[in-house]
Amino acid sequence: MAERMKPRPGFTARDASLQFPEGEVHDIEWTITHEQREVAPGHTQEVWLFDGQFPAPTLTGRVGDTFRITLHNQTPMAHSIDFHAGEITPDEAMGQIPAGESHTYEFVAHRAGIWMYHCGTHPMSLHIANGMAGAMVIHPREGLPPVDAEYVLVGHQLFLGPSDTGAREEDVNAGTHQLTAFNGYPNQYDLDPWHAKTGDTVRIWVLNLGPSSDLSFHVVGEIFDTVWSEGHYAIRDAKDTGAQVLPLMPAQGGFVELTFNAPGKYAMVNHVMTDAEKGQHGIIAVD
Ligand SMILES: [Cu+2]
Repeated sequence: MAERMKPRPGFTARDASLQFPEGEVHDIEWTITHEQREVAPGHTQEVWLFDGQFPAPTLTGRVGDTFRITLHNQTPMAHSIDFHAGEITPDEAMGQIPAGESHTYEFVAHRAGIWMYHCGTHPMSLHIANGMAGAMVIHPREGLPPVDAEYVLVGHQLFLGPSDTGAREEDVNAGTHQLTAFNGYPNQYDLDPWHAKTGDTVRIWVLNLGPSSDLSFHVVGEIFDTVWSEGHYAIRDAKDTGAQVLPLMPAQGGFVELTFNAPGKYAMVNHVMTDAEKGQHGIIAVD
């Protein structure tokens, strides 16, 4: 496995920094495609994609924003979509989108948080494992306290499969993933670290896409001052205590804030150590 983790020349990690668009109505048009992608060094396989991204893109907005997402299914099979950020009658909105057809899903994001969305077509575990899941980050209308940088990590299992079919259903069923990743590629922020300065406060949103394993988010050498998850603060601006992990079962999400007091290379990991060793590991380089 270590052999697989060698970066290829010119590797660039997926940008994890969060941007929040202006405007209160977000008209979004996505394709659904099946494509072959390099999901780990030296391994290319079929993936199932919203908007060409593995895993699916991170959407951002503020409480009260309207999201109108039109999907064009350009694959030979049915897919669908389920946004946890919306409170919406599932029957029609989350219905199957047959091959070659389009569908518009509209809702107002009434509640702040980091929300999963995913394809809801059976078996969902396989559709999620093949890449059909992502995060939506909704800020309170008035925003959150300013920080020096704000990032998102979506954690997920990686099931290596053949180049023309993708993840093996029996592996996904058994939960026997070969690798793990933050934002689609094992160890990508080891290969291409984040950068911060001493004294910076950084907010990291984390969502566990699973589909079936847990994520115990930890930053080596740091203690979280603030931990928010699933609708509440566990601690906020703590000085004489703190938190060592943000624990997330599949579909759970939250954010942590931490301030770097000294230069160094800080590892962010899934403290389910076997999964850190499979790829959920990255570096924040602090000058
Ligand atoms: Cu699907």
